[in-house]
Amino acid sequence: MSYIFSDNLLQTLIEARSIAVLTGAGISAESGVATFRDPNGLWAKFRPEELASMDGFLKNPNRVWEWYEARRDVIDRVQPNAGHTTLVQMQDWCEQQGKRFTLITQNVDRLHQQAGSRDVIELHGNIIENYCSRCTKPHDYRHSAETAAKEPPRCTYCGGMIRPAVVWFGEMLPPLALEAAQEAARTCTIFFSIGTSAEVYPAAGLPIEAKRAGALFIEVNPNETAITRFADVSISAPSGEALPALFAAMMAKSA
Ligand code: BV8
Ligand code: ZN
Repeated sequence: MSYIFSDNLLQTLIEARSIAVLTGAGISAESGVATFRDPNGLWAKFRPEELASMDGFLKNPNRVWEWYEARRDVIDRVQPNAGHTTLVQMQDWCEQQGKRFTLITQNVDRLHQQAGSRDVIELHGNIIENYCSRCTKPHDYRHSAETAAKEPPRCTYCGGMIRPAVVWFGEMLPPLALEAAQEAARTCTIFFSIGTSAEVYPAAGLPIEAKRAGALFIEVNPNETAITRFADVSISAPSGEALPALFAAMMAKSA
C-alpha cells in the first residue's frame, strides 16, 4: 500500500517546534499484541472492571493474575514493529533538529522502550513490574512461561497479594506522568494520537487539550474513534505502515 501526504502537512511537520505523541494498544497490534476493544480484543470476553480493577482483583485474584500472566506470555514473545521504530527515528530526528519530542503511552507492554524510545511517559503503568497490594512494597517477580503461577505470589514482608504495576480502573494515574503529559499536550505544535480508541480518561482528553491549545491534531487509526471528528488530519491506516511512510516522506522533503 503506498501513501501520499500533502506537501502542506509535510512542511508543517518539518517546521514543527515540538511534537507530542499519544499511543494506545493499536500501535502494538501489528506486533501481535491483542488490543482491548477490537472485536477479538481482550475485553471481548470480559468486562474491563472484572479484570482491570482492584475490586475485580479482590473478588477473583487468581483469574486476574492468570489474565496478566497470559498477557505477559504474549509480550515476552513479541517484538516492536515498524510503528514503534519510526517513533524512535522521529525522536532522534527531533533531538538532532533541536525540536521537542514527547512520547506518552497508555500501553503497559514497554515495546516503545524495547524499540529504543527514551523518556516514555507511561500513563497506565507497566505489566512487567509488580508490587504488594497491601503494603505496596515492590516485589521482585520475573514472569516466565515455565513459572507462570495460577495465583498471585505473596509479599515477603506482609503476606499481601502481589499485583501488576498497572493502573486499574478507578485508580489515579501517576501524578507526575499525567502532569508531564498534560504539559506536553498544552505546549506542543503537533499532537499525534496513534492506535487508541480514545475511550479511557483522562488519557483520552489529551488530544482535545492539545487541539484546544492550538496544536495540529493528527490521528493515525484504521478505524474511526470517539475523537476522529476533531482531528485536523486523519490517517486511516495501520500505524506500522503509515508511520514509516510519513516519516520517509518528511525526510525526503527536508533533504
Ligand atoms: C482515573 C489497565 C481518577 C492496565 C487500563 C473522566 C475523568 C477521569 C476518569 C474517568 C472519567 N470518566 C470515566 C472515568 C473512569 C475511567 C474511564 O475512563 N472509564 C472509561 C471506560 C469510560 N478512568 C479511570 O478509571 C482512570 N483513573 O481517572 O482515576 C478517577 C477514578 C474514578 C472516577 C473518576 C476519576 C484509570 C484508567 C486506566 C485504566 N487501565 N488498563 C492494563 O491491564 O492494560 S485502561 C485500558 O484501556 C488499557 O490500559 C488501554 O491502554 C486503555 C485504552 O485502550 P486503547 O489503548 O485505546 O485500546 P483499544 O483496544 O480501546 O483501542 C485500540 C485502537 O487501536 C482502536 O481504535 C483500533 O482501531 C486501533 N488499531 C487497531 N489496529 C491498529 C490500530 N491503530 C493503528 N494501527 C493498527 N495496526
Ligand atoms: Zn506487602
